[in-house]
Amino acid sequence: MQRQSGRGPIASATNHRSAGSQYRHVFVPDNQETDSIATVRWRVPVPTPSPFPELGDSGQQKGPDGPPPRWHRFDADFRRRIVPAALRPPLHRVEGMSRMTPRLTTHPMTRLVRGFLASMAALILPLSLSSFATADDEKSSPESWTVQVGSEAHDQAIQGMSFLPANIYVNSGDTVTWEANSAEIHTVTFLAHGQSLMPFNPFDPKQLSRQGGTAYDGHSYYNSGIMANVSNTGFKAVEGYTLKFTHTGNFTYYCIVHGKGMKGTVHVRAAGTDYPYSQSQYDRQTRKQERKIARDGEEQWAAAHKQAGSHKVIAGTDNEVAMLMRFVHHETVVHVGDTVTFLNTGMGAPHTVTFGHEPANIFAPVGNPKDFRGGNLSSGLMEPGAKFTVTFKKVGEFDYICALHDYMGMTGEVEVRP
Ligand SMILES: [Cu+2]
Repeated sequence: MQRQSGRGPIASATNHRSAGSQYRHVFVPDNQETDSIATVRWRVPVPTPSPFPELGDSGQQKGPDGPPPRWHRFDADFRRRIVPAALRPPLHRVEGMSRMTPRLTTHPMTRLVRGFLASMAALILPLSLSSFATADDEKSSPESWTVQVGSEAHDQAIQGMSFLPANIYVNSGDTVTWEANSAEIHTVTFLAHGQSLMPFNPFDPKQLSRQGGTAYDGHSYYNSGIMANVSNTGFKAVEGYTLKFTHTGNFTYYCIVHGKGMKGTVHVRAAGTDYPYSQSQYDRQTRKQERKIARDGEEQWAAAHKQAGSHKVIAGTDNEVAMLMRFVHHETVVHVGDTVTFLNTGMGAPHTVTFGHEPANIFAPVGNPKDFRGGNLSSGLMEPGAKFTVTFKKVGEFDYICALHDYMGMTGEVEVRP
């Protein structure tokens, strides 16, 4: 992310940020401080509702569809499919609530076409169930299925912790491909029989890299490695993960970064079984769920604006499914001697408040927050509910970042006046 301004403190932050490699230092296994980091947990403590409530385990679809899609507001799926990651516009500074107004990232004609396709889909989808059921000839040929890993909206400001769909019904011999759909990192992890879900350990290669073969055996540990749709997460991330399923059963998997709150199930049935849903039906539900997460994120954003004050910054928030990866307000003006409190009001995601150079260990505090005159100062890991209070003793403009989420645009500035 390039800063717009050439002012002193910002320029140094630009160098710092564009270097990009600072963040990686945290995850170098031979770092002496790694031991203290290795046990850090950021578990989601309470199971969240299924991100795909329309599809219960019974396979029955509930109720009529919701309100029509709000295409003009959010369509991460479209963005993901149509705009290659390398071509997506760079992050830019957040201008508070004005950023929540619709931002036309697509040509109006494109949106018209999408609207048309959506209405066509609405006509065709009810037929697809019966067409699936009657396609007896093709029953025996293996199908390929796609599940999205994570979701995001508003230039990565809002991140979803969900597999979409969370439940997918396949037949023995079919393959499932998980596609990274967010800048926030996730994994697809099947635990071995009898193994319990472990805390995320950013130094454990069995968590960070792919484990297991290409065909799921029904009982061993399989892991995608870190997945993301961007390359600047600080991890070696993959965009896709494919497994073939040849054993019948219901196989639950997790994201080991976000814990038991983020899970999904592959329901594998005998070859030749009728599929309850087509891929396009799953996709439609996925887009609906993505929009809900985006709306939840917007609501949290609005609430954060109400909570924030002239000396109080909301340092990210989340409801365990939708996360806001922003400082609110991201620009604060105070006077010399004033104190600013940074608050993580979320329930699941940790953040940091980091001035100056990103420390090798972003999990540990750096500097003296009671007497900040520029230079290096970091909160260390701020778990949900944590606060960090800084007293500014010098005039200037001081940039800061969340060392975990800066690459999503989670950055801010405190201007200290005489
Ligand atoms: Cu953060």
